[in-house]
Amino acid sequence: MSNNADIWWRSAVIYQVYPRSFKDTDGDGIGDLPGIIQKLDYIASLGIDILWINPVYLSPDRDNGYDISDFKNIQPQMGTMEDMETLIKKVHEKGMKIIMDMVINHTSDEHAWFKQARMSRDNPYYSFYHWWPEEKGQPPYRCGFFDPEGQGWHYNEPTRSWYLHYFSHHQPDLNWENPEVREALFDMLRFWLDKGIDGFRLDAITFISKDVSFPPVTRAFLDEKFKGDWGHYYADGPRLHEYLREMHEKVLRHYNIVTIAEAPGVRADQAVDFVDPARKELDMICHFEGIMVGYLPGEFKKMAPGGFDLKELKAVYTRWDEACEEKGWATMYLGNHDQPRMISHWGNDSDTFRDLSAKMLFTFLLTMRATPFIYNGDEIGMVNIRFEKIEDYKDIETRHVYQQLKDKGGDVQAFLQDQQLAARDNSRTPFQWDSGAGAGFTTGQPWISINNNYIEVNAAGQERPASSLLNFVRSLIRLRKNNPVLIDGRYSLLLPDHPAIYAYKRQTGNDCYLIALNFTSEAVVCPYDLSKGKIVVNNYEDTFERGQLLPYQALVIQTIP
Ligand code: TEU
Repeated sequence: MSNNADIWWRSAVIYQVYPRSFKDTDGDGIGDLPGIIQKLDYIASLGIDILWINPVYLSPDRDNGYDISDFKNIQPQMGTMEDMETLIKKVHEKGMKIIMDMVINHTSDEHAWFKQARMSRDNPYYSFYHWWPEEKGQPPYRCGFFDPEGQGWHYNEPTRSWYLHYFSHHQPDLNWENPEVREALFDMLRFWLDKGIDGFRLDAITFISKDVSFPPVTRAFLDEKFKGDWGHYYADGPRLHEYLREMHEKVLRHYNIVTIAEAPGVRADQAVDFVDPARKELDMICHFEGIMVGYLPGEFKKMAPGGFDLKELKAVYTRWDEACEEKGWATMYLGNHDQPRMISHWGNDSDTFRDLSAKMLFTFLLTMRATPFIYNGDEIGMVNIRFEKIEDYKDIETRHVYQQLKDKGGDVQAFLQDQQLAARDNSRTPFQWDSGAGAGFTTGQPWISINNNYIEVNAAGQERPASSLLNFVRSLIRLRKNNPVLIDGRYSLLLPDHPAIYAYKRQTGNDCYLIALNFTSEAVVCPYDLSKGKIVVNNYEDTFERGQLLPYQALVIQTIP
């Protein structure tokens, strides 16, 4: 039995809305807040408890809102402050909660603070950011994830110094060492909390503390201590936990909210440092270990030939379950706006298997001992768009990494192939509401292409048929809600070494469910006895063949412990 089972967010199902691509009400081709308001009944009909919306603040949109130029204003294309207040009110009226995405590791280079900071070293805002002065020579190498040259420092002429940016040079990192920065950010968090929002998803929050002596980081050091991964190095800042505790003490603890860290670079054995309630830091973290299974280490988003290894996937999720068994609480997600579509990535997006594999993946997502996050569109079977040309991409990450490779004379064709599987824009295409023009998303020109398959794959077509993916997801959410054992019952992995089947039990006392999932497109013999108990979920409707699992079959069996 887990501790503090009564905490509201533990039993929640979270739905992530990517506002830009959700629903456009004014015909500018960009989704907006009135669009989310219009679709709240749809979201509520899924059985969702918490909505997480990606950034909607004022932004030059170099990184789709993750470069904020004014924290206390709404991006005009998304709507107005009044729309945001209406959204909060309507979400609450429907019995749901809403959390905002908050980006406080960095700002936009067009934020008033940075515009001041970059003018001169004497400017009071200069110390709001991290600088390396020219007289000290070249700065020690730091990786800039979205930089066309891979550099994390950018030279600024007027101050004769470089500023630090872990992402693009349009996203300078804030200097959390400066107490004025922390106070300004805390004040801004209170501004939103006082408007009645129910918490935050904190973007790249594990990167906020830096070793400001900026020691050289050699390849060998990175390889040895951080598996060659800059994200791990960046998440290892010396004052990270001190800052999180201060934020909790001064802001978070005064509200009944949920805080979720986006946690790149964090390992399972570090999880409780963030989410142990006794430490008074954050409530949940979204780790990267699960989502990164199958990518070749040291390469940019390149899948291993032959795909991911299911044994490794099982090991990762089992490790995270154990990590949060006594203290804290885990999360579960199979896709988001930074990842390819869940079905294309973990399942099979061919016509034969799209629906079956999606149902299998949702069965996984919704029967684990962790708060599940559903990414908008997955529940209707949206899949990767697989762009062919670099010009089709809008994402700063894809475009800049392409540029980097091109400048170095690398294989850009191979890169484009890899990105058909892995690029972030695959999951950012407009929501497919119906089979009409603009997929019911917009009456105008969409900001990014709509997947051509919207004629068959759309929400309207799945509303009625009882066997649709959409209704399958709804019934799974109901099952989870009506059976607390599926929320906090103990998780135990079966068949850890089986290459095709992911099977586990969930149990509290005599309440027990067995979950068996075939992750492949072949029928497989199941060495575990599936015949004892009552089948409560089966993505093949009535077909069940004793002793085997059909391609992508998912079963939930109510059984004896
Ligand atoms: O993502 C941060 C993040 O750390 C990863 O997606 C990162 O790109 C990867 O680990 C590098 O290897 C968040 C947002 O979710 C994303 O959309 C933003 O682009 C990014 O922060 C910058 O704000």
